[in-house]
Amino acid sequence: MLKNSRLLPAWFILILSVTIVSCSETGDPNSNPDPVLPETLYVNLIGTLPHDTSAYTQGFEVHDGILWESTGHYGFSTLRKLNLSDGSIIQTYPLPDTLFGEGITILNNKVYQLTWTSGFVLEWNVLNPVLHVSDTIDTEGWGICSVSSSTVVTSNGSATLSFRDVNSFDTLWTINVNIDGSPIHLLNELEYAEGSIYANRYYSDYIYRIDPETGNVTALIDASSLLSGSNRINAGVLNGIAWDPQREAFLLTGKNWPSIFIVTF
Ligand SMILES: [Ca+2]
Repeated sequence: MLKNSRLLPAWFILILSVTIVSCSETGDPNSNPDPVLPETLYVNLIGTLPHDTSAYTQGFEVHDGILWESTGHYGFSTLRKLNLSDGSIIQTYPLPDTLFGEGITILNNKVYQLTWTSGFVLEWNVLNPVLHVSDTIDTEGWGICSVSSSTVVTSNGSATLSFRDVNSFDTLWTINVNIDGSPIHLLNELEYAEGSIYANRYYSDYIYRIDPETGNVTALIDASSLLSGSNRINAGVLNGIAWDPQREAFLLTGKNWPSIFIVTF
């Protein structure tokens, strides 16, 4: 039939050509010959610090030798300063009963603390922490980290991370976190270290290492070995990641966990 293609109407040949080109460009997703799959890493335990089991951990970050923690639940939400050497609580700053504390990050000597459904972004000066509302966001606040002196990244329980101007909290751009194109939902507490974003995923013992340019997951970190069976009984999910530049290690904890684990991957 194609031998006689000069006899076919021009519109038919055009449609046939477009169909062949679009099929070859799209391909069959199930036969992707070169899937981009992340490597699996495991935690290497260096040490442990005690952790307050009443702390429903929502955010964790090291700044200038202090470990900062945010805790959640209405009526129990706090911002805390912890001693980086021994894990002891230096100071606790309670939130109003109407706010549910979420992720924190520290930028330009200010702690920015998200709240779950209120939309309020709280701001505390690190030298004299007094609560005031800095901005609002138009989505749920879950995790937050800083990727530059002017840009923070927030999660809201979906697979999308929002890059925001720290002065307005307006969204500059977003990335969709994925493994070989499949979205990774329920992203929660965040940390930025060594050029990558690290994320807890709600209900998971894995930490996801994410390329901030593409959203591709570049490594799965299996942290399931951290809590022994007896320690798991009253403990919630993994939800604290803080990079400690002095130790060159991560501090990991979770909601109501009895310990903070000092680890490398
Ligand atoms: Ca963090």
